[in-house]
This record gives sequence, structure tokens and C-alpha cells, in this order.
Amino acid sequence: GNFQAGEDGRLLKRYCETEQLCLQKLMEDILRPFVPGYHGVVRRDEQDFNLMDDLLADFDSPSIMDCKMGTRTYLEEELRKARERPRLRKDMYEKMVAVDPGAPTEQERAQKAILKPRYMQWRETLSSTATLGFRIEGIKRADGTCNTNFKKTKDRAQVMQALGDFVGGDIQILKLYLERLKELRSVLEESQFFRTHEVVGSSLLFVHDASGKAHVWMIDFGKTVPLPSPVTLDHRTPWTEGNHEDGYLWGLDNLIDVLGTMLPP
Ligand code: 4IP
Ligand code: MN
Repeated sequence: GNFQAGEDGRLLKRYCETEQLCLQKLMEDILRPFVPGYHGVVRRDEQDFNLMDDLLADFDSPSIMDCKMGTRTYLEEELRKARERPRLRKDMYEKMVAVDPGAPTEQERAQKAILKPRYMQWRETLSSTATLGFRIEGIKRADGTCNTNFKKTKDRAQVMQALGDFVGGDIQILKLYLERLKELRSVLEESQFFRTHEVVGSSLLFVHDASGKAHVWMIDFGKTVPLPSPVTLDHRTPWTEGNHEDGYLWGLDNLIDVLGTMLPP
């Protein structure tokens, strides 16, 4: 897999230069409290890893949720590449047919393969990514049960159901998450790093346990790239090719709104 256990509450994640550059800059940004602490590159078994804090270290039997943020899940660069030298992906065709045999076009069916942006866009519209600007990728409950079956979780009602299950109906936990997200939003709106990066495929990691602690962190910066200067983003303006917008804050607004409506008045 991508991870190995480290020592002293740290973990090793397969090296990715894009992610390293982000984590280094984030250590100097006001977002620092909202991302895993970064401790450089280590080599183990002839492989490089980014060493970072294990966000679960301070929890007992944590419940964990991964929410992928933004309205777009592939880089503009991947679009360009797919046009310049189209690479047919059989694996993505197989993943598509497994979820919906009717989804491929006639041509895709004949090729038994699809292009990556097409697969990614299909995933976006199948889930809540396109309509809400975030999607639930996976939930692991305190009892150890995992659910990654959220590919078709799209409607507000379905999302609320999943979020409610995740907190086990605990209003206190829900309130803590909501506060933390609002705090994150206000920091994001001031962050130099955030203003100058296209944040794609990054997730919010929600963690709580029976002690009543509940935290949210930003994770996964493998597709978070610096903008060509002097471009900056507001992360709310709809994406059109070339403007680099990612819909991250629009998604966070929606997530905050959904959680808010789950609380009693
Ligand atoms: C996956 O699709 C995810 O979108 C991956 O994103 C993405 O990795 C994969 O692209 C794509 O196949 P499913 O979730 O439907 O399986 P993430 O890593 O954020 O989960 P990238 O490389 O885009 O980050 P490929 O090209 O790696 O297969
Ligand atoms: Mn992820």
C-alpha cells in the first residue's frame, strides 16, 4: 500500500514530490494546525517516504471519515495530456462497468477502455462532487467496520444519512465538527498557500472517538499544484478550463450547510 507505520506517532507515506513541496510550504503557512506535521523524507527498503504525523495517534478506537473536496478531481494538465496523447485506460473502463454497465458509450464499449478525464468526470457526476463540491470516499467506524461503498452517494439526503451514521447520531460530535470546519474555512480564506494553489483530489479527514474529541485535517496533496503567478483562486468561482478553479471552498460551504441542517434548531 501507500503507507507504512513509523515510530513515535508518525507514519510513512510513499514519496510524492508534489506532496512534499506542499507539506513543506504548509509548515510555514497559517494552515499548519490543519495539516499533518511534516518531518522530511526517509528511505526504507530502497523506497522513499514522506514522514508525517499519524493523525490517529491521540485517539482510542477512532471513527474516521475521508471526504474528497472540490468540484474537480483531475488536473487541467491531465486534460491536456489526454488530448495530446490519449491514453486508453482499460482499468478505468472495468471500474466504470462494475458500477454501471450502461455508462460507457458505444465507442468506449468497442475499445473496452476510456480516457482518464472521462472516467473522473463520470465519477464526479455519479457522486456529490459535481452537485455539492465534496464527496464521501470512505468511513471506518470505531467497531472496525469499513464502508467505501459511496460511489453513488449523491443527493443531500443520502449524504446526510451517511454523515449521521458516521457520528452515530451524536449531536455533540456533530457540533464540534461544524465548529472546526468553520474555523478551517476562515483560515483558508486568509491563507497565502491556499490562494496560490490549485487543490485537487485533497481530502478532509474527520476523526473522533468515544472520549468526545473530534478533529478535522486536510490531507493528500499529491495533486495540489502552485498556480502560474500572478494567478490566484477564490476556490468558489465555477471552473472553466484555464481558470484553475477547484470548487474547494464552495464544497466546504455546502458541507458546513449540510452539517448545520442536521443539528436541532
Ligand atoms: C481513482 O479512481 C482515484 O480518483 C484516484 O484519486 C486517482 O489517482 C486514480 O487515478 C483513479 O483511478 P477511483 O477512486 O474511482 O478508484 P485518489 O488518489 O485521490 O484516490 P490520482 O493518480 O489521480 O491521484 P490513476 O490514474 O492513479 O488510476
Ligand atoms: Mn484521498
